[in-house]
Amino acid sequence: MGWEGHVTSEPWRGISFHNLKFKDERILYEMSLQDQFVAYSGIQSVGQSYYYDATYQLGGEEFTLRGVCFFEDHQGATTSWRHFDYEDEETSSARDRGIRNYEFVVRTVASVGNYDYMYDIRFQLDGEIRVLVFMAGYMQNTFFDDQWNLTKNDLKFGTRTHEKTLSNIHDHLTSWKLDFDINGTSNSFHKTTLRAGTYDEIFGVGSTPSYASPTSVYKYKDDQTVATEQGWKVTGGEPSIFTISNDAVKDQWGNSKSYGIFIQYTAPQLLPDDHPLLQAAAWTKYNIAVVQRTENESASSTDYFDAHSPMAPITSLDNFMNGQSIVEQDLVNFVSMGIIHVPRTEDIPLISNIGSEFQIKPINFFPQLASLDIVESDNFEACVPRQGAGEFDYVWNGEGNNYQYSKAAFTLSNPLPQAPPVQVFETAG
Ligand SMILES: [Cu+2]
Repeated sequence: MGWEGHVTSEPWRGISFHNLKFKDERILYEMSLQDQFVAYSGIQSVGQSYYYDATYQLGGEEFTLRGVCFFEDHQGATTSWRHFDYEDEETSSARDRGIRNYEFVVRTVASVGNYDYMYDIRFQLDGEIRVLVFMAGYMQNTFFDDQWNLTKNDLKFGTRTHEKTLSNIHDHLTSWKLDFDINGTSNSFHKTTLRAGTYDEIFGVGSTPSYASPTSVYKYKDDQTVATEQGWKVTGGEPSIFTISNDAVKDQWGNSKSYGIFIQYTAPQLLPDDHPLLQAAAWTKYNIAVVQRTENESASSTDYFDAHSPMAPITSLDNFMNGQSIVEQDLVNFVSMGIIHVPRTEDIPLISNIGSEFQIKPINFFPQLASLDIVESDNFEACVPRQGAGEFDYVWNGEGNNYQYSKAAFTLSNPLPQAPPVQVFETAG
């Protein structure tokens, strides 16, 4: 499918890829999991004399043998591309064309305390990689008693999920290192911000051409080549595209050969930047950070040591961002993504999968869609029933062409197996 590289699982950090190539071109020198951060909210008050701050950080991860698996996922994948050709009157050529988007999946599981973290790295046919983290496990709770005034304020910090149980708000943040090499190591970093404005606002007062309305508003992009090491939160109101490029290599249209980082969904670090905990977890402050590659800045945190001396960490991403140039340099990105978990009663007794995702994808890297070299199928079916699943009957309850009252219902003609009925045993006497 065009991808090749080395994969290993490091004891302290987990899954790690090196020399990732797509169609013989190196995209990443390294892509590796760095750290997983969880901080709970709330003050546990017991009586009037004993308080403790229910906030802590987990550094390092536990891995089991056979902890990495590889498979091709056809079922969960969408189409890589599809197109319906409308019928040509002369040739009757109406047809569906397309290819299915198989994903090659590398999956690993880290069991950290009460949670299991599942990481999927999904390689696609078009040169894109999806990186997902899903969490499942059981909630870490604190004591709650609604009869006891001392704990009633705790509802602000979580959700009451059982008789004496408060499940506290917390976050799950994951750090990834992305050491891109786009057409070699002389790379630059661009932040393209999307805005809306009038012609005058975009190009300067008096620049609106006579044929355009001075009040019309246009969407446009502001491309900024970032000069020095920097980090951003991406959850503001300013949509931006982050790309790494070799600006010396242009295509015939003048575009730089690039790869982009797209965070699909993430939570920000809510704690203030100067919070003591964040001295040892500075990477959680930035969803995307870019630094010059430096040999002694190889990871965004330091295994167990930072957890035990959080105020004087050995490693801090803040210290990596010390003003070095990132124009035409070997660059490293640190991506952090995750969720803020607001517990619900359905998280008891076990939490079903929650998580987030980022993607890296080619931006003007290839002259055209990279998966076009895969043979397309005619009469392409976008929907393929899952093997072993029941057949669906489509029941049309509508009245002919009376669209206003048309209704449709779906029923399973081959119902999923039911759980066996509960047996009741009567006791003698
Ligand atoms: Cu959680």
